[in-house]
Amino acid sequence: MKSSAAHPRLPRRGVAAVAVVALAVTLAGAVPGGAADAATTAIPALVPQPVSVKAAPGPPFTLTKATRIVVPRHSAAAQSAAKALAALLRPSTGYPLPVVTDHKPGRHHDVRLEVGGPRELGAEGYRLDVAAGDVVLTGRTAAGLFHGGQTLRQLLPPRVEASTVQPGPWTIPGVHITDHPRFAWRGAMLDVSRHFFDPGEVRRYIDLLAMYKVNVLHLHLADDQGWRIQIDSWPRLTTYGGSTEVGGGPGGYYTKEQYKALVKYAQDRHIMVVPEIDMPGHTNAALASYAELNCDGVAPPLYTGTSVGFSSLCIDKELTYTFVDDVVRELAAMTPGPYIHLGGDEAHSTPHEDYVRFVDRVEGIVSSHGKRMLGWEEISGANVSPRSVAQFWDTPAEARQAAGKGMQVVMSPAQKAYIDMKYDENTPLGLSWAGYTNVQDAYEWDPATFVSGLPEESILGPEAPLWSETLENIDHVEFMAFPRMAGIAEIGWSPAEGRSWQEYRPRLAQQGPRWDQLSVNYYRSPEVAWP
Ligand code: NGO
Repeated sequence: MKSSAAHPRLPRRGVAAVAVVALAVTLAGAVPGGAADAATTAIPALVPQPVSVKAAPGPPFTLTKATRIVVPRHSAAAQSAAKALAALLRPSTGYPLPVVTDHKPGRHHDVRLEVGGPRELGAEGYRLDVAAGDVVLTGRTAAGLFHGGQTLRQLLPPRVEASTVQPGPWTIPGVHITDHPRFAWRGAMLDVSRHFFDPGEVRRYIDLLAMYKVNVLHLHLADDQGWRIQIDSWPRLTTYGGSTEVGGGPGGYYTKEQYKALVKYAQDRHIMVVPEIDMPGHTNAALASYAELNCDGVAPPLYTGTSVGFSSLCIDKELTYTFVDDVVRELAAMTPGPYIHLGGDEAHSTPHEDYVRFVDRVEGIVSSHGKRMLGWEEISGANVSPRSVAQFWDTPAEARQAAGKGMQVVMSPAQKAYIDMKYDENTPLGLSWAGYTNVQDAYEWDPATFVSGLPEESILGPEAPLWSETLENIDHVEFMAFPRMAGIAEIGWSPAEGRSWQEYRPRLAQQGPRWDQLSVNYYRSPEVAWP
């Protein structure tokens, strides 16, 4: 929230809705991504929609108990993608699906992974060619092959998602798919501070994100209500600062081993973890843990409410920068990705000049540990370098200011991408300060045009934050995230050309039976005709 008042704030409806509906009507019937032909109706609905889907004539491919996953010799990329694919398909098919290198063309109904393909596939794209005899999945990287595997999964019947053996047949219509993402950054943020989610819950969310080719998981690890990551040089951050959450529950935190295991789990699914320690505001949990971090030397009590904007690190104390340096150093050491998110939002209790001094210095600390600073849009008011990245959420002028300083921008417009907003007035969970965001609202926007005057090359891609003031467990997370997260993943991946709610709506509906198989607690929005 921008204001320091308690939630909720007056709903503000998206202004562009009327224009978007008009556009959708003109484009109704057009196929997103352009290149599909009429026969694609027989091809299962895919989310995100690939760049090109062409039906291939001839009988379908059938996965059988003889099917093998064939990889080229000495390719770690193909091996890892093959393993992931086998792990996905074995439980429900009950087939052995061995991963082998000795391809002899023949009657095996094999799935063949090949490393290569045209340059246009890029670092994450793939080609999928399905014919009666075999499936050939081609990609230039492990990530491309992994994403292609997710598409293959969606081409199989929804029963493939089950965790126990299901009846076949496991057929896939003949098809040629060429696909690569529009944006390099397709993110989801999970706030594990307001309410803590244990590693199993986070892994579950990662699995669901991977299904939609999301490649960034931003973990909001510290806020007023709780510090969630072990820092050896400041142990009370977790033992005391992590001991509660909104509503007064027991909270929790990740040990370094648990955090590293989560990073690895995400990495295996080609998702980069971006850790966030919010500062200089949103720091009550740290200030409560160490009296000496406060300007007056007095530790405030732990906080279990939901107001924002009341806490600040002490900008003039040298100890503050020792603290930040220790935290960033330890976090950087266990984070392979290039980014550390330093928050920077809603520092309402930090005078502006102090804020600027703080952010300038913290940026230096982050780069001294070999990382790039990411921060919410407010950091664009400091003397930031073009190497740092700003995350737009509420104020277009700040996004433009960031781009003006040469920074790249992650797009998280609260009215569209904040999936902690209620769907409508009846939603039992969530907030409404940015308005209600139904499934259509969350789908109808474009990261490249949402803020006027932002050059497309400064836009890294969309990210959907899920703030957890009202969310106590993974069921709540799933209810708010799905179906909206799937739409934002598509906005990040698929070409914008031809995109429309009318075309997306039935495709989204087909995800319902998959989520049923996976026991996802998704919101069965009346906007969608679920099968
Ligand atoms: C704001 C605020 C968060 C809240 C969230 C709730 C930002 C960047 N800061 O977004 O502290 O949790 O709204 O929607």
